[in-house]
Amino acid sequence: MSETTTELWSDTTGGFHPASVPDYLPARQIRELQIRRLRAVVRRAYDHVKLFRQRLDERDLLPEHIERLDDITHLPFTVKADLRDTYPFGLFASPMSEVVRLHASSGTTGKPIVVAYTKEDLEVWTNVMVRSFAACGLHRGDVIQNAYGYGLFTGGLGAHYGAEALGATVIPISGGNTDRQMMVMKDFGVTAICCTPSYFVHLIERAQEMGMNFRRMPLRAGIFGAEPWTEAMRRHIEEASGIKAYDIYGLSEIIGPGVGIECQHQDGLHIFEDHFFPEIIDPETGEPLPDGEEGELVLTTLSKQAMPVIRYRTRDITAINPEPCSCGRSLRRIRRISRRSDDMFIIRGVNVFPSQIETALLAVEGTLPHYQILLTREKGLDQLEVQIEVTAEVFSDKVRALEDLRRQIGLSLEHTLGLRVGVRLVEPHTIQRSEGKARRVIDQRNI
Ligand code: DLL
Repeated sequence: MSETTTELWSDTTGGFHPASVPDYLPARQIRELQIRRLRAVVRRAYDHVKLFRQRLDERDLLPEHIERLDDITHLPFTVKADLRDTYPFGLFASPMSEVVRLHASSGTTGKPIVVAYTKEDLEVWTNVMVRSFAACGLHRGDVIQNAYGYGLFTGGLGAHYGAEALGATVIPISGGNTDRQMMVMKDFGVTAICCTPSYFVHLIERAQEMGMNFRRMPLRAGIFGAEPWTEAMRRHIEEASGIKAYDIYGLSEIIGPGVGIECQHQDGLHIFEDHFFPEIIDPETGEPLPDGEEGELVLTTLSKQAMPVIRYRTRDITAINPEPCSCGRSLRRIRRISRRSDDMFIIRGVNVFPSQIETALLAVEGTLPHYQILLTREKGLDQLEVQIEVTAEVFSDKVRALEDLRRQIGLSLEHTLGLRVGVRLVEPHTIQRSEGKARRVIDQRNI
């Protein structure tokens, strides 16, 4: 956004933000923009990225064969292993002299993946983050506490630049140091916070312990993402804190936060599809699935310069909702991403996702939103134990209440999973709190 536009936009009440214009373009115009950008990005990747060129050559495909949007399905997928195999800079399409920023995602195993940005890429990123904040009603005058981690993780700096360009006041506090977070939130008049939903749950808990009440503070919105969370968790957060909890989605490989966000209707994530083209595929066959059907989200960066990524298999499971949203944005929406294809585990032949466990647990009164899933193997059989904290009152009533609650949770889990699993109730503060992405599953099966 140019300086003049920022100056013209002096609205401090959350009125229309000029950066949001593309959110409302007629669908036909967005499709035209997408095909134009798709052709350019395929050409760029073909000319500058060896791996991509080899893959097109193997298929006898040339960039000029991409004429319509549907032709995208002829292009090869990119997977996480491609980023690892070409570590660190193998997928860059710009010379290092044009790369102005690197980020890296730690990953769970071995080498991290590295992603690059040119100056133009950072402008696009800032633009989608401004549109993200505007979509959930933030504006100039807001005081945004940015508790996403600053550093190689994309969350901190991604949200930072967007919030500044919005005209808000940014507090670059990064993650951790919970008591200082609480002090800053209170003393600086924070109106919105950015962090993982699990960290905010921890902040709610700490606020209660410190005798602070979010309802008596100006805080009104949280921009939560970087990890899967459920509607049940949103309800818990909104009820316990009185703020609006918005879901923001993104991944390093594509740009970082700002690939998509909920609007104030909180009904699915609008994808900024002028920059990121979404497809849903069957994760088994790789075939495209029609709108409304659940499958793996595949994303193509339409305007990235330094590291164009074509048909990236995110492993995130969702569906495209083609219904128009009441907010009037023409950007398509995807359903909340509550699971990844690779976070599923199979227990005695039944597929289980951590998000199902979260939903089942939070459906029972007396539980706290702090839990962990322990996987073990005994005599060749996989075992699943859910450990969940319960309120101090329940925990102190060692006999009846505790046993009743354990039974209720067991039933709720059995009903949701179709499987009987172990339940262990633990006292408050037993389970480690996260400052960033929560680690919910402890797998001790050695496989
Ligand atoms: O987590 C970028 C980000 C930062 C997004 C801050 C939102 C807010 P990565 O570390 O590369 O990037 O992790 C990306 O996290 O593929 C999803 O599996 C998961 N994820 C991110 N946002 C959400 C969300 C950042 N809102 C991976 N819901 C993605 C569910 C999410 N999963």
